[in-house]
Amino acid sequence: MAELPLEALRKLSDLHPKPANLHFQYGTAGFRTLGSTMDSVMFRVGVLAGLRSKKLDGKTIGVMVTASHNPEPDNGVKLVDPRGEMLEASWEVHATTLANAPTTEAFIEALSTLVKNAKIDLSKPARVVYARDTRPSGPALVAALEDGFKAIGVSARNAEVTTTPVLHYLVKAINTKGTKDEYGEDSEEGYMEKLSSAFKKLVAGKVSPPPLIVDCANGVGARAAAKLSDYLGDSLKLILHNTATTTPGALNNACGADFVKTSQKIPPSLVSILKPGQRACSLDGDADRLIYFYLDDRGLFHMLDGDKIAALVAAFIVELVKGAGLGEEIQVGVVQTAYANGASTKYLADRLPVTCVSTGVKHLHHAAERYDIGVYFEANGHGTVLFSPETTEKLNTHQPSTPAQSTALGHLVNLTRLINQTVGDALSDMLLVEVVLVYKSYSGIEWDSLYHDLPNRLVKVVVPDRNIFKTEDAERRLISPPGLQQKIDELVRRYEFGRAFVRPSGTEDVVRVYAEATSRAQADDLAYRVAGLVYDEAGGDTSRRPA
Ligand code: G16
Repeated sequence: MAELPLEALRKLSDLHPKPANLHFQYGTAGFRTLGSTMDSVMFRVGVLAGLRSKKLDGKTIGVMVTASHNPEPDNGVKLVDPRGEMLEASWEVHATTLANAPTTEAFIEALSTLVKNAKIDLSKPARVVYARDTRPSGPALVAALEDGFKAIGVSARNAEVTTTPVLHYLVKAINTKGTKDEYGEDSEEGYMEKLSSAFKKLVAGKVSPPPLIVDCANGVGARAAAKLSDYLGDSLKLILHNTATTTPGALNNACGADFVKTSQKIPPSLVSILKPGQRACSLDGDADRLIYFYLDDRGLFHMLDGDKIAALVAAFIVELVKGAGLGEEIQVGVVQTAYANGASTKYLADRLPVTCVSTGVKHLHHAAERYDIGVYFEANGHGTVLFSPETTEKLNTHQPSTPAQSTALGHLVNLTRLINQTVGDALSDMLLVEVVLVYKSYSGIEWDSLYHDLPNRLVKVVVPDRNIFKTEDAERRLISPPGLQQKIDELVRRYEFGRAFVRPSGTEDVVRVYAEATSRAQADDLAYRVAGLVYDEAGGDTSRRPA
C-alpha cells in the first residue's frame, strides 16, 4: 500500500503557510476571497485535486482559478468532477478542513485522516487539467497550485487562460475520449468547432440575424468570444466590447452580466453604441453567465435575464419535442432559485413542471438531472440545459414518422451538441438564444413580452458576521437570527404582491436581500426596509446602515 509522500508534502507545504486568523470556506462556487490571501488554499487544493483523482481511479479532475463576477482583487478556486460537473458535496467539507489546518503538520494529519476515511488508494495515478481567468493574481496562485500537484505527484495538464465553461468541457472531453460517450475533441479549438458547427447546422437556410453586441466584462470571455467569432464567420456577427483584459481595474467594473443584472442598467461604455431595438448581451468575468438587453424606441433599458432565457429556451424545446412526436415520452422541466422573478415562475409553472432549489449551479444541476430534459437558469444568467443519457439515446435512435418530425428531431440532436451540458456557459447559451430568436423571428421586444417582470431589487448588506444568517425552504426563509423572518413577513404583508428573502452570499462577504412588488418604488422600498432590519439584527455599524 503506497504512503503519502511526506517529505515532499512537508517541504512544499512550508513554502505556502496558512495565514493565521483567516478562515476559508468552500462556498457557492469553491473558495473565493481576496486573491492576496489565497496562496496556501491554492497549494492545498492542488494536493486535494490529486487525491480526488486517485479516489476516482485516475480520472481527470478539473481545477479552475477564477473569482468570476467578483471584483478584480478577489480570486478563487473550484474543483470539477470527471463528468464536468461541480465537486461532490462531501468533498467540499474535506476541502474546507484541509484549507483551515493551521500548520503543515496539521495539514498532513488532515490528509492522512482523509486518505484513511475515504479509503484512497495512493498507488493510483492522479490526473488534473487546470486553467485560470485573466486576473492579475492568477499566475502566482497557479504556481502555488502547481506546487500542490508536485507534492502529491499529479500528472497535470495546463489549459492556460480560458473560460470556466471551457475548463468544464475539457474535463468531460478528456474523460470520455475514446468511449462511446465521447464529448468532443479535448481542446479549446475542439470546443469552438463543436459549438459553431452545431450552430451553423441549426441556422442553415435561415436569414442571418443582425450583428450582436457582446459586453465581455473585460474578462477572459473576450478572448474566447473573439475565437468563437472566427469560427462562426457570417453565420453570426459578434461586435465585441469591454475586451480590455490587461487594463488594471477594468474587470467586471461597470460592465458585465453581474453589473447589468444588479444595477438594472446598460454598461456606461455601451450607452453611445447601442441603438434602439439592437440586441446586446453581457458575459461575466469568466464567461459562465449571460444577460441580454436592448433599448426600446424611447431609449428605455430592458433586461432579458436568466429567467427570460429559461422561458424562451424551455418553450422552444417543448415545441421541438412535440414536433418530433416525443411529447408523451420526454418530460421537459425547469429549475429555478428563489431569485427567479415571480412572474417568470408563474409563466413557466403554467406550462411545465418547475422546481425551486438553493442558489448555486451545483444545486440546480442536480435537480435538472431528474428531468428527461432539464432547463436550469439562475436569474443572474447562469444556467444550461441537460439531456438525460436516456433522452440523448432516444433522440439518436427514434424513427420519425413524417418529414416534419424528422426536422424537429434533427434540431434537438443539434441542440444537444450546441449546449454545454457540463455547466452554465455564456457563449453556448448565447448561441442557443440566437437560434431560438432566429426560429421565432423574435427581436428583444417580442422575447421580452413573453411575460412582464415584477419590479425587483437586489441589495447587498455588509455585516460583521454573515454566518449568523441561516435559511430553509430553498433559501426562501430565515431560521436564524431568531425572530427576523417574522419581522420580514410583517413588512412584506404591507406590499401588494410583495416578496422578499434574505440569505448570506457564498461568494462575497455580504448578505443579499431580494425584494419584489408591483411597482419599482415599492420593490425598492421593501428591499431597503428589509436590508435595514438585517443590518440592525446583525449589529452593524449604524453609520453604514442601508439608506
Ligand atoms: C457563482 C455561482 C452561482 C451563484 C453566484 C452567486 O456564480 O456559480 O451559482 O448564483 O455565484 O452566489 P452567491 O449569491 O452565493 O454569492 P459566479 O458566476 O460568480 O461563479
